[in-house]
Amino acid sequence: MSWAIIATWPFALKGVEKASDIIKESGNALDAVEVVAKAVEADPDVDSVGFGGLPNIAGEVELDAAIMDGKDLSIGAVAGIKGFMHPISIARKVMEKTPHNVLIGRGAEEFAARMGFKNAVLITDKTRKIWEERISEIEKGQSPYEGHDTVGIVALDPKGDMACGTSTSGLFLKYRGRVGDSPLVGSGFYVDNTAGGAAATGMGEDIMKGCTCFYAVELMRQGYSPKDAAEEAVRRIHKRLAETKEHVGDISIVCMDNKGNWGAATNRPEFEFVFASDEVAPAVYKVTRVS
Ligand code: SD4
Repeated sequence: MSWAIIATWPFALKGVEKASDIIKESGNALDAVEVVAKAVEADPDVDSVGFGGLPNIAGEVELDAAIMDGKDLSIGAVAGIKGFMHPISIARKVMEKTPHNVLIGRGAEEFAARMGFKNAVLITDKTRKIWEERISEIEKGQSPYEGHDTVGIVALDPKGDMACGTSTSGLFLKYRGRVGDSPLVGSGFYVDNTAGGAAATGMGEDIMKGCTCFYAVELMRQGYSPKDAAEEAVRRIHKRLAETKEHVGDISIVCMDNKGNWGAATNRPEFEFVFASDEVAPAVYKVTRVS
């Protein structure tokens, strides 16, 4: 395959369509990743990423995002950033314009402003209403954590370069300052041109316990197909956690090797994702729980 893009959840479809047009016209994998994430971040109907993302316990939309370049393993990430529409683009600037990999909170916001990103109000009438309703349910003792879908993307471009990225508003009603797997290298994302890439979605607290994406990429390096690597990475951490935990959180990943072969796996009943390449048009695919 000369190029390929895989991304978590059907809500990535429009972004993947846009990115497909770019990548085939001499675009690069980093641009493709950014384009997919930006499309989801700007979509108010997606309540787990960017604008219209569900807020933390204090009613603030706090975002995590990351991008990684498989050519030289450079990384840019932001965590707990508020008031900006496109954390993926800020993460890319962290990668390209600073000597650092990760900026958090106020420092990330100051950096974004310095880079010329405009402030945006991310909460919507719809998400404020959901937050108000859930807060009162939690006061009655119900569990706060449910519903959380990160956009995670892995791309291979016609030059053979790979990139990956993530963007999320994290867990609904998370503590202020809580950071999930999505901006943590090796947990929520990893890519290396010499092997492949992976991106995760689900319960960050559990995903990060397995360094799940790094593990999947290393399995591909050892010769596992992306499908087998995705399945083994999910199976391994799920099994290990299930030894001591009654309920293991959702863990789903998408994987791609450096030839454009791909796979996905989940410990949920099912998990949907989007794939496109020079050989197949963008479409939604589904896997069921790994055994
Ligand atoms: C997190 N992994 O912050 C993210 C949330 C999410 O699908 O994916 N979900 O834990």
